[in-house]
Order: sequence, then structure tokens, then C-alpha cells
Amino acid sequence: MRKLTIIGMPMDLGQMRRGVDMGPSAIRYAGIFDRLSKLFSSIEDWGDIAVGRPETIIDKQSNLKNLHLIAEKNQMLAEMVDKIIQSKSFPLVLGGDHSIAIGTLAGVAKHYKNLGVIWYDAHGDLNTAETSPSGNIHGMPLAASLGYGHELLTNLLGISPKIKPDHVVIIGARSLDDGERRLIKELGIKVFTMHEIDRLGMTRVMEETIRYLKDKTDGVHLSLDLDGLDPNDAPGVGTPVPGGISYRESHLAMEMLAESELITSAEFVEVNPILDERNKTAALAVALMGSLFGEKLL
Ligand code: NNH
Ligand code: MN
Ligand code: MN
Ligand code: MN
Repeated sequence: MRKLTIIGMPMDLGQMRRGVDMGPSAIRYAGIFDRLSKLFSSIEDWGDIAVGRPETIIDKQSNLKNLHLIAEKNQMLAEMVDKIIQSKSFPLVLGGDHSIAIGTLAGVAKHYKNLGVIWYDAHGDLNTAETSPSGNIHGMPLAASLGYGHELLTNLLGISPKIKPDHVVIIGARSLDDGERRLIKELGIKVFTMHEIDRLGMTRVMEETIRYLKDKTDGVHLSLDLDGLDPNDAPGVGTPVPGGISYRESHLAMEMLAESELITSAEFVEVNPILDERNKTAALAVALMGSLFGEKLL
């Protein structure tokens, strides 16, 4: 049976709402350890990376918020994730805002030549300094991992790009900026928006996702932004968007990923306990992890 290693990244520098740095604590409090201990032969928790929360600094040249600190902290995360994979364990990263995917993917990409990525999110996270409406780096990690954006974000661990456009599947998109739409079309990225999820149903969306990635990748990372889900099910997120993926559809998606045995690393991000209702969103994250790692109803 597999080994699991948990690492917390209490990062809130990638966006402007306080509280998402408490995500890792909220997820641990929601019972991650008990829930997952039955599904792995051993679980280690390496604790949290020290991020800190200084006042926002806007980089004068690029207009990016907290650029240097985000790059520096993601470097630390990338090194930890690299070590976890070296120790033959499955890395599970707890966020923190989505800017941490820059670090996670850097660490993971060191180990896979053809890394696949499933981006479960209401957003595309495909902005660069030029296209971003906010200057918030949590709206940029997928672009950065594809090699687009500021060099400090694209070049972590000296690997760029980390992933290829045709190895990416976005699921749940319903809030895309103009520049993101352009990049999706230019690169031909596979996207299942809410329209396709409504129209095809989650079963077919996941079947197609798995089929699309299976033969051309040697590992697949799941980057799950809780705002991909509907705000009724996941109220504790900084940028909720109505009309999202349901609780049941998300469990189905995770169960199908478990069956596929495709996923080799994962992160759950954007849980903000200050905005949450009695830790509901953290509990949801833990429940989805259960399904992702093979928990059965019967
Ligand atoms: N697209 C917007 C931006 O770049 C919002 C991004 N917010 C997210 N991304 N939560 O997942 O600022
Ligand atoms: Mn995101
Ligand atoms: Mn999002
Ligand atoms: Mn943003």
C-alpha cells in the first residue's frame, strides 16, 4: 500500500483576502488524519512551511503583488515536494491560496517528463502580469507552470515549462478573463466549463479527461481549488462564483480518479476558514480526499 505525506502551505500572499493562510489548520482540524489513515500504509505530516504575513508589496516593474516572497516561499515548497517524491511517498499539499501550485508543480515536474495536470477550478488561473485584472498571483499559477509570466514564477528549480498545454485539463471553469480565453484558444487547452459538465454529465467529463491524459502522461497532478465547487457546498473561499460543481458531482469525479489510478500528487487550495460556515469547506476538502484516495461507500 502507498505512503502519504502531508505538507501545509499557509500562504495568503497570492490574493487580498486574509484567512486563507489558516486553510491547512482547518483541514487538519476537519480530520484529515483519521480519514486517510485507513487508505494508506503510513501517513506523515511534515507540518507547515513558514510563510508569514507581511504587508502587501507591489513590485514596481511588473505590478505583481508580493512577487518576491511568493517566489521565495514556493521555492521552499518545491524542494519539500521533491523530497517527498524522492522518499517514494505521495505528496498532498494543503493550501493556502492557489499561488502555491507554482511550487507544488515545480517539485512534481522534476520527476515526470510528461506531467499531466487536472485543474479543478471556477477560474483558469492563466493570467500573466499583462492580462491580470488584479495583480493577484493566485490567478496565474497555471500560466506560470506552462511557461507564461514573470521569470521568477516560471523558472522555479530551473525547469520551464513544467507542463505542456496538451497535458492539461481544466474542469469547472465559469469565470475566465479575456486574456485567459485567448491563451486557452492559442494553446488549445482542454476545458470542461460548467456548460460541458451540465451537458455531458460528470461521468462523461471524467471518462474523457482520463482517456485524454492516460496514454500521454507519466504522472498526473490534481490541483483542486475549492471554489470549483458551488458556493453552497464550499462557502469558505475568497472568490466564490455561483453555479459551480456540486458536492455529489465532485465525489463522483474523485471516485473516478481513484479508479483510474492516474493521480500521483495532489493539492487542495483556497480553503478560507474565516469566510467558512463551521468549517464546512475544510470538511468537504477532507471528504473529497477520502474519495480521491479510494474510500468506498460499501
Ligand atoms: N481571474 C481572477 C484573477 O486573476 C480571479 C482568480 N481567482 C481565483 N483563481 N480564485 O482560482 O485575479
Ligand atoms: Mn485557482
Ligand atoms: Mn478559483
Ligand atoms: Mn485573483
